Amino acid sequence: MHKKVAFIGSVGSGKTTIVENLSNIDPLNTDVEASEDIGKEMTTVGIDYGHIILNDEISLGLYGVPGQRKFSMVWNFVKTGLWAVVILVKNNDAESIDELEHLINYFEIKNGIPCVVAVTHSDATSADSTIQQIEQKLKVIGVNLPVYTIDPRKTESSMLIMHTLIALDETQQ
Ligand SMILES: Nc1nc2c(ncn2[C@@H]2O[C@H](COP(=O)(O)OP(=O)(O)OP(=O)(O)O)[C@@H](O)[C@H]2O)c(=O)[nH]1
Ligand SMILES: [Mg+2]
Repeated sequence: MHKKVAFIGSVGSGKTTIVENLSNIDPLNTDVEASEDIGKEMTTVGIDYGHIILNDEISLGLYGVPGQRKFSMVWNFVKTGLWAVVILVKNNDAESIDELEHLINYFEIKNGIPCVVAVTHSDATSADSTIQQIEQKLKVIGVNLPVYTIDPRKTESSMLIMHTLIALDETQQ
């Protein structure tokens, strides 16, 4: 079965990186030079697309969206027919943590949809405070999602998220 997974999260949280890392095919990448100062040179303006075959039964389409809200018309396309969602949050980044609620509302994430929150950029500084803030927010919003730290540049770390989504899907059926 082919399933659609979205990678959402603020600018620089690692969406393009994780799609590139996980994909078995050369990923489609729509990064261009940022037209304003967003703290990095390149940013996604369309959709990142990759594809991963997990086993005989499951292959996943990997869709990375732009982090910038001004490109959120792309989010509407990705939102249709989703099987699972990965929300990336940049460690110790207040804007990235604040974006969480907006994204949960926009993508209509509820208990029962396979979804995980993955904290990135936690290789240099501790993610304890970020995880605590995320867990508090999730409690207030009323959704129960697992929160992990990952490094999207590393395949093993990124695969943990894919296997977690499958496990969540199996337990929620
Ligand atoms: N040190 C470190 N760098 C990371 C990590 N995750 C991503 N990066 C780097 O952060 C930069 C930005 O990552 P992108 O994948 O372009 O971020 P994005 O979420 O696609 O950003 P937009 O498309 O602009 O919304 C890249 O240079 C990555 O290599 C991490 O966990 N640790
Ligand atoms: Mg990107």
